[in-house]
Amino acid sequence: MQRSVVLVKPDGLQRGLIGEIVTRFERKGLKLVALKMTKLSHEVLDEWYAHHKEKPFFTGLKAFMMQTPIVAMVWEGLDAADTIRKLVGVTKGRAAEAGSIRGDFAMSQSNNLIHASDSVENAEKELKLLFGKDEIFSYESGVDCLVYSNEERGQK
Ligand code: 3AN
Repeated sequence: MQRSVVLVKPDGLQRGLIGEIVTRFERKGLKLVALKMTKLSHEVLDEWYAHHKEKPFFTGLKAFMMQTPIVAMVWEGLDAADTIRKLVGVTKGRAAEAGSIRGDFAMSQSNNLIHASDSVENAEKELKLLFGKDEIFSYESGVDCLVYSNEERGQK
């Protein structure tokens, strides 16, 4: 099973959307394996958004991400990274598909509520940046046998 990192950004926290966001992943059948509230540092954000370092919005993006604590989670499931990106919707909230989190709750390209890893490689990098080994849990899900077929549950 894949793991993917999700952040509820400062605007999601301020707008009281943590429960709504968690609920959407839970009811999809994804498994929560880590969850915490934390503040992002300059150092972590420089790594996190390294691909945006040269962009004009980089400084503003970092300031935005440090306005309040954020809620960080790790979700596990088959093809978790792609599945979560679909649930989240495209970057620009007002262009995001209705039914996705950004499509239903966001208008902005910057204040778009949520971050989700865009690949398995980045998920593993982000996971190491934010979570210690003892903060990520391994446990038997009571509903995996309903969510997946036996064949799928045998897949990595
Ligand atoms: P996504 O979050 O959909 O993966 P990325 O990785 O392209 O999007 O961008 C990371 C974050 O940078 C976005 N969530 C958004 O907050 C901010 N961002 C991206 N593009 C812009 C832009 N053109 N103007 C302002 N902020 C942006």
